Amino acid sequence: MQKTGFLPRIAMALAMTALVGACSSGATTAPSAAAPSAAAPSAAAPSAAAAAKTFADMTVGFIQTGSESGWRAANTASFKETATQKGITLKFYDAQNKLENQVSAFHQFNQDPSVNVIILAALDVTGYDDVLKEAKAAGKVVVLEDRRIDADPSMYYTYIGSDFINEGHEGAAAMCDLLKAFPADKHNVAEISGAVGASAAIDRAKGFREKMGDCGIPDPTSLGLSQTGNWGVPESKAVMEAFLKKTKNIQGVFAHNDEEAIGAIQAIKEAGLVPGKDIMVVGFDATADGFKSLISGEMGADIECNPLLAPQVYDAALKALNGDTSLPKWVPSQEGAFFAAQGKDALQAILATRKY
Ligand code: GYE
Repeated sequence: MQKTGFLPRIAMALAMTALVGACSSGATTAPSAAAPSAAAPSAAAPSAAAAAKTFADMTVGFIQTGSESGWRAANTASFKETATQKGITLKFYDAQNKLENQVSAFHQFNQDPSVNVIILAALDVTGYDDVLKEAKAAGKVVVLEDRRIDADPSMYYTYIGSDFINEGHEGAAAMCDLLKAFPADKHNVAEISGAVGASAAIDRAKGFREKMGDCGIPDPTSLGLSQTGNWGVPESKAVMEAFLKKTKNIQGVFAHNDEEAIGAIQAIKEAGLVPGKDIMVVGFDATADGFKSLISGEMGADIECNPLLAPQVYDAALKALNGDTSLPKWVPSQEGAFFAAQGKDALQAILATRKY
């Protein structure tokens, strides 16, 4: 596990700020099965005499999914860079995309007396109940970042991450717009989904299906055109190759992230078809590589998903250490969407301003 973190105490004292959601909108309920309680549970409120905790008092056990995408690389960088800036001691763990590794690391952090905050980017929506109970008993602050889980909201302080269902809605609206280029009975869309069990994949799929009927898109599953690409280029290219061998009657691809969209684009081109003309592609994340596909016209729309969550998450954890229960159980990120139709120059100008 990697340790980072420095800054004189005075700087951390100044660093204590009210939580300003870097990308958050107002409070809302998490899209999880369990209805969240009204407010986050109070961590042990400091006695009147106890000095307020600062970032220098924070030792974070951060359990990352792995390094499966450009989005993930930006998310990891956000937590490492922000920990250094704020003087937080960070113990970083890369689970190599294995749930059992995340649970094991969670248990280790629960046993580590120096760790007072545990941050989890959950690979799956279930599987953490025992370590969450253990963390609660050990008085650890638990904050979920990036992905929600199906656990009782009393088992964690708050969840800071995107509204993936809304992202799915945005993806369907973008796809319906792109499919106007085809007759109404030619709206067949193939789905290359994210990792099975990941809330980002579950909820983007749900949101897309809630709105795809607005323009007569049949359910990709009913067409036999839905399969996971596990967030990656090669696997998604193979999935799209198989779809195209099965049928050429595909007018759109709904890919759950940019790497999957890029893999699909490679397969479309190798099949002698033109992405952006013969088949419309919609991706998610809006990474630099996604922008390059928009600029080339090969991807038609890219729904943004913000990976730079560390400032909000660390601020929330500090509130928890100081017994502040004002935070809602879910702080959703605010994001946009980008379209090839914006044009090369406009997209280049936006890309030049982005950090990932
Ligand atoms: O879309 C993908 C990453 O949870 C929002 O996970 C994140 C997703 C993102 O692997 O690129």
